[in-house]
Amino acid sequence: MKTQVVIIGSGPAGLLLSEILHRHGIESVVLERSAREHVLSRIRAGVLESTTVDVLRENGLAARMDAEGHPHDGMRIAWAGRDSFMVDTQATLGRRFMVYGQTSIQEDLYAAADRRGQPVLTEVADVVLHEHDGAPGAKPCVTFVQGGEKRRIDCEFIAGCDGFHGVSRRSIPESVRKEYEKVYPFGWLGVMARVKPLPDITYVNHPRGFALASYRNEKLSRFYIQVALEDKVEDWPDDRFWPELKARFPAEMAAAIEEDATIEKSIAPLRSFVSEPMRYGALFLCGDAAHIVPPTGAKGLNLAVSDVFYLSRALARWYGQGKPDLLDSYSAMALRRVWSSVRTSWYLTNLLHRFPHFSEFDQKAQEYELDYLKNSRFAQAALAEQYAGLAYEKVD
Ligand code: RFL
Ligand code: PHB
Repeated sequence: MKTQVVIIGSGPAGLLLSEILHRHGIESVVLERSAREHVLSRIRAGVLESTTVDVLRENGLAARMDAEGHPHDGMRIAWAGRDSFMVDTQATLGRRFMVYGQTSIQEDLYAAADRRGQPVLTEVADVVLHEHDGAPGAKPCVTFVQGGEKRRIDCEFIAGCDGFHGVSRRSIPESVRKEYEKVYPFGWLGVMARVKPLPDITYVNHPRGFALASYRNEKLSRFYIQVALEDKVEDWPDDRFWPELKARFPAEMAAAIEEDATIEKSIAPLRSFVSEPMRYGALFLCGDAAHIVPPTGAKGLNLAVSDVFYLSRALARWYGQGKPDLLDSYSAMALRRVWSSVRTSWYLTNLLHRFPHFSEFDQKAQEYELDYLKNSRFAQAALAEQYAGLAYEKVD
């Protein structure tokens, strides 16, 4: 087989890239390790920056999001014994964000791929990248096994969209790669429940730990609580989860939280991770393959979309005008936005969680940071700008 771009991974990054490339007349083949049903069943992010919404709209992927998604004007922060306050992105920046689950985006992307006959090869194993180092005369190709048969695709570029555990990042020699990592001393227990959500996405800092109330639709809520790293889902039956969640919210909000049997429960560790550079020869990394953020700022999915935006623009310029400039600047440009969101997610994680090793001094400093944020419209505007997401860099 032969194509212009092999895309490894059919998560949001891989499928969105294939869609945008198709719109520019660039051919691609997507390789996916898992079965399609598995990819479609994963429950993850929910908050889309306005830039992400724009990219989906510009590429004809927004019909269902615009019908079923919920625009929000801001998010709320609450903490023990004090009033909550809004970080209002609409009032400060004139920008709203959209609450629309990653599961639905994934369905929309697969449906769009089906409509255009996009080759997506699922359940492939042993993916190996060859001749991708950019040496003169190198002919990149990817080999893999599908249905017990070894196959090979020759290509011009490889897009590594295969998430944190994928093969792409590790196909960059260790001597070239630099990794930055921070692991947090707790995890998030996430649940889905068929109950009416609170009106705002609400982040809570409480002496018992962080909590978050989020939204899927009028009858479906997503909640998270900070738990110990060693906790297992079995440690959190519903009759322990609901009282603990409510204990962390201010009383009037806790009273508004309805209870029902949870329909999904999982625990995720929190980490910040960046691997540089995001390009090695013919290989370009996008999304979780290159970076991970803790979910506190809801940035993971949005960064996958900004990487794809920059890479698709660079490939369109290369195939359309023969100019390599944006391919050459891809890594630096993508990383500027990545680090900005990495910093925001780290800041919010530090602000909103209870850290087991915090001294009384650390705790006081955190409380006064929250106090400042609550009372300063300038501090709120700065956070609103970061939460709503920075604009993409323009090029000539
Ligand atoms: P994905 O979605 O992980 O997709 C990568 C795809 O690549 C496939 N793959 C391979 N395919 C072929 N060969 C290989 N060797 C392969 N190795 C892997 C995988 O099967 C998969 O289909 O990465 P992508 O596209 O970069 O998208 C990134 C987002 O999914 C991610 O940033 C967010 O979901 C992060 N994230 C969350 N972000 C939020 O903003 N809010 C959240 O609440 C939130 N919850 C989460 C999350 C990520 C999680 N993971 C990755 C453990 C919860 C979890 C559990
Ligand atoms: C979600 O709705 O899943 C969600 C919302 C906000 C976050 C993380 C996750 O910061």
